[in-house]
Amino acid sequence: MNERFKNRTGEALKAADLSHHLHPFTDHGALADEGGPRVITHGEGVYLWDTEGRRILDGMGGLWCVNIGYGRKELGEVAHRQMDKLAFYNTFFKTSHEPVIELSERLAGLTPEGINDFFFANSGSEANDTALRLVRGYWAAQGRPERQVIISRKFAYHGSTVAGASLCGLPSMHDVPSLPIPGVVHADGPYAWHAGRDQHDPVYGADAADAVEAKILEIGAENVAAFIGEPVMGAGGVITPPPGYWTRVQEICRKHDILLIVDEVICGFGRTGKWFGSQTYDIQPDLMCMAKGMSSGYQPISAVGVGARIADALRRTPGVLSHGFTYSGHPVAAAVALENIDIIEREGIVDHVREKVGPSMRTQLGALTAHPLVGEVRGIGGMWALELTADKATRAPFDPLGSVATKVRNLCFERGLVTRAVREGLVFSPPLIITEAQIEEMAEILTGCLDDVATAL
Ligand code: PXG
Repeated sequence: MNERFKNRTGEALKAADLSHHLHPFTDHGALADEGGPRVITHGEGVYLWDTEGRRILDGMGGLWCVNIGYGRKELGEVAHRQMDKLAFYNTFFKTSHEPVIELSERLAGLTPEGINDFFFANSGSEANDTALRLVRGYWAAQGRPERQVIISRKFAYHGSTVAGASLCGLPSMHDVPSLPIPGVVHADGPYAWHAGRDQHDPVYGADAADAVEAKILEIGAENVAAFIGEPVMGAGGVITPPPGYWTRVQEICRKHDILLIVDEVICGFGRTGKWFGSQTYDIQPDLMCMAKGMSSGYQPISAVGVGARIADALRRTPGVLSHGFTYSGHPVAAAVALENIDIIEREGIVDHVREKVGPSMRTQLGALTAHPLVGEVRGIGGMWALELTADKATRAPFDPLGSVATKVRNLCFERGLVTRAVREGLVFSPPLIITEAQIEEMAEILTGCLDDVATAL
């Protein structure tokens, strides 16, 4: 219990929130109509509690990030000790500190071979902004300033800053003027369900990768700086790559000498059953962006892992790298990230995801393929999606799009399960410590909600 916050009722908190708090990704009119937000008070393991005392199984792990689960006292203790010793110092002008040095070294040991240097920031968006700047700077320093274009993909999510939103392949992220920024283009993403193809078909894997090459040829390879992709697209709807996709995308990038940025913000730190999605799909990135699971959300911290090609060039290029954030490599966040990594390692959480969570979610959620509302189930490790459909044969969505997924999502929330509706899909990304029994509990609540929504339709 945190004494600082103990004296206000749920209703008073909701009213104050409605009066003074603007929320990310929220329809504020609808929020007010519904009487304000659900106020979450505490968490333990995979569960959350709200001001009404209801227990909720967090099927989204916060927001794809609370990999080690809630209520880990060790992280608070480490943060406390670090705040006492050195609450803050910057890493700008030829200074450093113990936590950031140790974290850099530690990440070098976990990331794929070839990624040995780390630049720190505070969010996934900032990591992707940094990557964009590094690749354009790299090419300019090589005397190739025309290589500026970044190829992203439709359905990608890469953040909400100006560069991050530009990199997103979701139309809603470009709904203000002048986004995307110049020099960011989007190839078709490997979304089998949407393309009317089979997610397990290697021919589709090759075709989807060829869409990247088609975009390169359209722009002219000589103008392209980099390709950016999530190993598995997360917020776009857990879009898993079809077989052979990443192998071929990498061949294409190599053939045209295009740098590869892998956005591991969701896939990193065990989510796909290896430390990084790049290891699951055998990807050798030039730059690797990470955040979320790096601290399991206990502190805001992110990083870009930098491969030798760019790191060596940076070290060779005279002058200052004029980029960074006050809190790049924040000592408290770095200390917490280190402790989080220790826990993941000590408790064998990555193996747990590969051996238990993934297979169990495949079985439990996969069984719902037979449900009348469900068209496809897909995922890997601790990230899964159900694609709902009005017609399994034509794959037609419901009208209006997303209406049924939103109903199921709202009912799940009422019955104590957090999921997220993405278009006509439902996504799941629970804390990675989830047990098989808790996955069963999740599937049971979900099945009941699907049944009841189907009956009401
Ligand atoms: N890359 C990826 C792959 C992400 O999933 C970001 C970058 C940006 O990270 P920050 O820390 O700047 O938010 C993300 C974030 C959703 C949702 O609705 C997902 C994210 C953020 C907000 C909402 O699923 N992912």
